[in-house]
Amino acid sequence: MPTPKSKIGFGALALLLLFISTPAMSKISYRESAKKKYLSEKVREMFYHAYDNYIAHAFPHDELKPLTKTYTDSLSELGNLKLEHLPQNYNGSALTLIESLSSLVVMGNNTEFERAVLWLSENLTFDVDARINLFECNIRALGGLLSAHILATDSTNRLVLGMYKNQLLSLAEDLGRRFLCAFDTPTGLPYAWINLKYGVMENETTETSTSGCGSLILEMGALSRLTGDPRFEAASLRALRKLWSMRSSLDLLGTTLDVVTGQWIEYSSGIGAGVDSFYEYLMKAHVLFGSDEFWDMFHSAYLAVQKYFRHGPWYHEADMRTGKATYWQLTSLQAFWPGLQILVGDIEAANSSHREFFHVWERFGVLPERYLLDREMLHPTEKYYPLRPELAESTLYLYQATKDPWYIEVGESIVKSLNTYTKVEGGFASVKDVTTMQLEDHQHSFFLAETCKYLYLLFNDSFLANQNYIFTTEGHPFPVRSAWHEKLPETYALNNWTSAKDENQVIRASAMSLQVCPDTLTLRRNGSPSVGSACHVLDARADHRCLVDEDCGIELTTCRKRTCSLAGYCGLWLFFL
Ligand code: DMJ
Repeated sequence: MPTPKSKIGFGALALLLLFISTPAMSKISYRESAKKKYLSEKVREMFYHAYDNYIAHAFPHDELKPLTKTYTDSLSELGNLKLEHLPQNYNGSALTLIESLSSLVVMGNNTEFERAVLWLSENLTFDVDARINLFECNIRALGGLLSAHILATDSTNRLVLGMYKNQLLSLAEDLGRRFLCAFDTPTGLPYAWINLKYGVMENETTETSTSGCGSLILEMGALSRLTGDPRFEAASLRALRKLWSMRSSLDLLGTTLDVVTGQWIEYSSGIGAGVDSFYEYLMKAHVLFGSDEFWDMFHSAYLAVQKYFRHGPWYHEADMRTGKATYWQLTSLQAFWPGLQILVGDIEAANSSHREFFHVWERFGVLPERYLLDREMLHPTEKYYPLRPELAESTLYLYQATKDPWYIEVGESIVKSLNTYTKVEGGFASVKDVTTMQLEDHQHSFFLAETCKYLYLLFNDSFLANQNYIFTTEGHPFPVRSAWHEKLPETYALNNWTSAKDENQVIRASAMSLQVCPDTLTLRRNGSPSVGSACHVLDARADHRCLVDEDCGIELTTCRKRTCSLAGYCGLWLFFL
């Protein structure tokens, strides 16, 4: 007797919306808003310290090396762990500038945004002999340009009138066309690597990741909607559908696959590296384009994650064929998951995982890339922290959903650590080893696109006040527009659910007391919404009595099916299996 999908997903969202728009019970104190103001200024300073140093020492190359105050043309190195086939004559694509565009708008610096748009319009070209990673180039360059184009055109006062003639969109379209050759495979799954000038290289590897095939739809879909050329959306949708068709009977996917044979290479997967944004894009594509197909995929995929990967607040990896646990590891990338859970309305689960990630952050001062949960030790070669945004991202989502001031404290602690451990004269440097806090000479572009942006929005969300946005996996905002929706679900049309407009909202019990958002768990029997978690299905009777298994629902926290005991009660009687 499963609850219809619309009730599961949108019910949870509707609860979240209800929660967000509840009338004020107590005002946010003057002290708290002063603190937020102070912290937002602190983050603004951080952003400009990173940005100004990039402009001074690295622009128009890709990324800044903050320790030596020089640059790296790293677009061709992203995802290229063995640093193979590096270009001889590539001088960068101003990657960090592209990545900074939307952050400049979020922070209200229209003058610098205009300067950057002008420079890119006149100087940027993708006709370069460089082998790049499709996924990385898509989320950073294509996403950055598209978001900036939309931001440039959605306001009359952002750019000097008449100076912008869709140049960023033309650049994005040119880049998108260069991507298309990657999809020319027997399966429609794209190659992970292409040369921007010459297309797919001879003897190119046919191995790619789940994210590499499944996280293109937001940018490529937006490109089609903006240009009217359907090829971008069609190619990425075909790839996504093919990928989804490769799921196991448990609705699980692996981590790596072959784009020619369509066979899995690595059957183990989790919610971290190589897979993370696949889940994220299913949900966000549903929000951006309104298609039920994305929701249906996301819903099944999400339930499978909660069922097979989740262990209390942690997520381990599992074999897609059997659902059996494989690797018990916490990775820094997984910290985005609670933010995604907020979009689903699964606040309780989001809160408990976020808390654990923050404890690890507090223990080390930053989040280590990989921690072995079963051996309770850091991964010997992955002790680094490359200024990643995921914890800040989830903190922003949780704060927006709950207005619990504890999340401001989390943000404050993140800001403090970043300034203490990673700030150097020439910018912000990655941490090479979290046990020694030794630094590495690299300021990743996502520090400006995501880390600073999410922290800033946590303390100052005025950018979100008048428009609903979906943030791409690289933190670039795309407005949610009814014109892009095949069918606009009511929950998105009527409310601004990326942002709580009113500061004067209910302040819930602190997340630290494990009582955050109790309202979302108030389950109503007659009438929707009837769930507090995306997978939760109530037992048929309020007293949990049953005659057959079908009378029992699905457990809120474990997403396991409850069964009817011999004594006639629903429960998780098989939990030990
Ligand atoms: C970003 O490039 C994107 O968020 C991507 O999806 C994975 N994570 C990095 C930053 O950590």
